Amino acid sequence: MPQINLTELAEQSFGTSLEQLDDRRIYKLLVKLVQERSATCPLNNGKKKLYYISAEFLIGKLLINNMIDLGIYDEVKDQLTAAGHDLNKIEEFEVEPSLGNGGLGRLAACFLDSIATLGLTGDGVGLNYHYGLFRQRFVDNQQKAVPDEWLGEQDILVDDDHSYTVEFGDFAVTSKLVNIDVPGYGQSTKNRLRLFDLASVDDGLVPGSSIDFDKTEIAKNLTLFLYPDDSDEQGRLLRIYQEYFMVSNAAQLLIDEAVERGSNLHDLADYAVVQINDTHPTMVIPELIRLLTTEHGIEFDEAVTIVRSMVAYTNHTILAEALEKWPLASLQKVSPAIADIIVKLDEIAKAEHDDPRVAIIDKHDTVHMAHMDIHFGFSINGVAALHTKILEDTELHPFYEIYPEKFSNKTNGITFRRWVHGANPALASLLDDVIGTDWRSTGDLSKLANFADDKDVLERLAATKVEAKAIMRQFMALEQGVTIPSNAIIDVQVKRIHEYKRQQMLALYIIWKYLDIKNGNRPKHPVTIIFGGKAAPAYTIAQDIIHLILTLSQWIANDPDVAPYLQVVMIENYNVTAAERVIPAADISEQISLASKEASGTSNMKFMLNGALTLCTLDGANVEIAELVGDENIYTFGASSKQVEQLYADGTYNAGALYRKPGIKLLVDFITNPAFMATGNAERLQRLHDDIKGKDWFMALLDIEEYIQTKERVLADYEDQDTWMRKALINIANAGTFSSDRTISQYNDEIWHLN
Ligand code: DL6
Repeated sequence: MPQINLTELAEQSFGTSLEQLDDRRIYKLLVKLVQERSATCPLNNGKKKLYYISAEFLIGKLLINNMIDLGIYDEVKDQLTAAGHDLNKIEEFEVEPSLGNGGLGRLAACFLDSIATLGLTGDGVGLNYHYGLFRQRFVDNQQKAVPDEWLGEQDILVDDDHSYTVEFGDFAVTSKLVNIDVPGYGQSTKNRLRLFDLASVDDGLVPGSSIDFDKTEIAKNLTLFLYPDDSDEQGRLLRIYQEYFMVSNAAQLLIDEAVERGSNLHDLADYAVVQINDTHPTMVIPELIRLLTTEHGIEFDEAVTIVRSMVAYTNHTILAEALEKWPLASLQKVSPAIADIIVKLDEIAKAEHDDPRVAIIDKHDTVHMAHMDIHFGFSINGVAALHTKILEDTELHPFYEIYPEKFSNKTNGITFRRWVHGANPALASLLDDVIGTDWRSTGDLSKLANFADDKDVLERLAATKVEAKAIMRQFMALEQGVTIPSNAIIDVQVKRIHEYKRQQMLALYIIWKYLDIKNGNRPKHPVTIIFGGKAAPAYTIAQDIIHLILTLSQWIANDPDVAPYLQVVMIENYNVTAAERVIPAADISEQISLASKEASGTSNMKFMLNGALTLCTLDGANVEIAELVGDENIYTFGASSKQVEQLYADGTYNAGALYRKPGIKLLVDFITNPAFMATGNAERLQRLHDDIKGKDWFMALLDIEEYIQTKERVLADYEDQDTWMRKALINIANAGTFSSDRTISQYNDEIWHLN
């Protein structure tokens, strides 16, 4: 590839010097450069192709990431710096795509990056949501959801000629397709993210201030939002329409492309493999069978056999609410043909395994989507060792007894290109200096451990944290209007707001700390506790938790006795860009879910990689992090997953009894103390208080005392910076395991078998 000369490009495109060019025009120049480079990369074109179908892809901004993958980032950055420009400021002109929600979608995005980087032939397939999940606003210390209008200004979508008809029960729609290029790091080839949309979509329907729309107008509104509110019947139906639209398009595309590459369809499994990311794409199974039989003349039994050998399923949660079950009648309304095939598949499964626990359709005529995946896929995997063990031993045990060979674990991973190279350039260049540049392609950071007692390296590592904090503080000041002290300990919990993740437990700690400081115990360093995350619009308690955090933030900021020592920040509209600023700056990574409930977590990996110390329960991938770094380099607390499972099984968890312990009652009742309540929304605070006191389904009160003690130990340890930085270094040195390149190699070696 020719070398890049930005000075020349600036002259050619705008007739001015690079020094004189404003950030917006530099942004346009870089977008064009990346598009041109990417256009010259041929597609990976192996015989067998992976279709990674997912309801969400939380891809984040792409300019810097693509420059890294195309191998031009360092060159561009150096030239811009020499001309007095800051790439972070230039990146602000890019609009972040709104195509995902949380860890599931971000994982899918990391996977696409790694699939391309390993030179594997595989595309992501999903939907082009016009307003994404939603944009989060804070009004009166409460979450307000508004449409995230990201599509107007984006520069990344490329039109594709493919268009299909999708037949629903009583009408049909036509699709259109757009692609996003996914170049591989160190490769000259690329893959794509394929996003289907309605040809007839009407995105002028939603007024800027509301996410409400007519859920019955499918042919206009189907692709407006990711996860539309499913608290009513229409919303649930809309989700099924979306899912069927997604997989029908994916299946038609897959068959077309396989035929183009030489398949006679009897051998389709030699040409394509499908990864079903959680249950949302499950209907791809009956849809492929429908297409093979009705459109391509293959016998039903053979079609079932073909599909059974080409479909694999990843489970991302054991939470019952997230394991999809749809009434058969709803599936019949959306697609009678698909419902008929599901009934036949259920008969086959029942003939093979006469056990109601593994039925696809239960006695209430409810269809269990995960059951279809397991019976009619060839592989099922969990996303961390503990999670997979829970699936095998308890949640999906009857299936494990039938199909032990189908089960495997694939611990999640993250792409180091985005999460170090792009997000933490100071750390990336320190790593280059100390252990050489191989880590960028191998992910192997283990050599860093040789420098655990090297004072110079530890000091330089501390300096990278100072630099990352400066970038984060600038972001917080400009984007969030918050000033963070330069010497603050940065303590972060960023993830979807959910009771099982226990943001409410961190809120109770904040109350404890507030009272402790009021009692005169001033911390040596100020502590800034940062939250980020969205709550599903129909999830009332999660919204109440946001309200508590925001009300606490304001209450503490207004208390001159405490404000200099404790600060609470909730990032508005937390997204990938915010994550890239905050995670490198963190000292403490909060991974405090109720043990057994977090399937894996991936922010835990990003924090570790960036040298934060983990404060955690032994849940999800935290268990693997703890094993790798050793007890002395991590802070664990709380009930074990076995204890928690036992409490649920016995039904003996008693929130009320724990609440009555004086130390705990003080914290919980702070939420409804009249002065505090008067500054917030009394209904929300009272409801949350009563829920914690009377139910506490995710057992925050079980672990709160040990959590407070452990956190105080973490804060005390921070004061010994030499030992702290040594621990940080050991964490980074052990993070290589969590490269998504490793995860994808395992998927390929053990499931996909792409060339
Ligand atoms: O596997 C990616 C990610 C895990 O890291 C998280 O632990 C898990 O919560 C998330 N799962 C989901 C699915 N729905 N729910 N709940 O987002 O997947």
